[in-house]
Amino acid sequence: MMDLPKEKLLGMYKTMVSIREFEQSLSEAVAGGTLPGFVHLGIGQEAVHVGVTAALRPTDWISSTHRDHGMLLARGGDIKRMRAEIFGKATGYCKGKGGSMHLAVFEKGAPGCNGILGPSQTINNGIALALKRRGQGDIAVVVFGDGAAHRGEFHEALNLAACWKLPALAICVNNQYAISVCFDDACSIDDIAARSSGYGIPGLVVDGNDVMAVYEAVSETIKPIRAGKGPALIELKTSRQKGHFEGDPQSYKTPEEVEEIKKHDPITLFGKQLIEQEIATAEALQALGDEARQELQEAIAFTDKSDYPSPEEIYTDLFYEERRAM
Ligand SMILES: Cc1ncc(C[n+]2csc(CCOP(=O)(O)OP(=O)(O)O)c2C)c(N)n1
Ligand SMILES: [Mg+2]
Repeated sequence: MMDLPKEKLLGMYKTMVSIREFEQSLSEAVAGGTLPGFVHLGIGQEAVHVGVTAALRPTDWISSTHRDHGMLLARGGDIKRMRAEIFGKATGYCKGKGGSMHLAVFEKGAPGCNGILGPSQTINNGIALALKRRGQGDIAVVVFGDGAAHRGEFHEALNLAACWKLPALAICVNNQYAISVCFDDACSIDDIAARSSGYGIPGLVVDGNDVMAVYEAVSETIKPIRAGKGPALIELKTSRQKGHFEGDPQSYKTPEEVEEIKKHDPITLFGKQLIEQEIATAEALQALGDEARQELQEAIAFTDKSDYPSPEEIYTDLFYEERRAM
């Protein structure tokens, strides 16, 4: 940890708090009836979002899942346009047409969240192939859950990426559940990362609640990928603290399990590490949290005063429209 500049470490901490506050405010909006539709929150998975993106360079690409608003925020997505998009406002990144599950920030190399499990893994090969042809050493990262790792696309994508030595990194975020299905009931082995041997590529299991462990693992793993040696698979073990979607009471978890998960909170853990290593005081961390909360308030005000797209725009920006024009 000491190897990284203090500014970078504190920036990572602030981003984790910012993501947590952002997600918490969405939870409140769903409960208060101002945010309709399915919303999947990544509360408890902030070390994944921040640890992974901190190890990448701006010209890399990263595709993510239905639970990854945090990945786009960590990638540098503007919090105002992020929130506006989730609330369907015209000022959002996708003019309010992507919403929570199809939020994309192309200008940050983030083709976005994806409501369908699997396709982002094969699409990522296309991005990786383009990057390989450009020859600038950039890589394409795809993040997916433990449930998605049981889909065919996982295997198809890894096999092709390995055969073509694509600059691709597959990251399985194992939060132990796919909706209500516990990982142990759905997988015959302990670690998804072990499947890497079936494709002759490196595989690694990492504590996904420890942001520095995630950062280090990704930083080391991508070196050979950038050098043209082909893909790798990293599994980040973590937990989601909330239900699968907002409103899911997660009755499939015992109260003891819910309490245990909170003991491994990634933000508490990182804050403790920063204080113990005398990189920051508790007051300094509190001040960073206050800054993050202030930025969120500005994003809420921005969203509230933004308009919805006009009805005339219902058929614009759609693949359907492009096909008709052909
Ligand atoms: C192809 C496909 N099948 C089913 C679903 C319904 N579905 C949405 S999320 C989910 C579980 C995902 O679990 P996991 O991949 O572990 O991600 P997590 O929700 O835990 O982040 C399922 C089955 C879907 N979105 N896409
Ligand atoms: Mg899962």
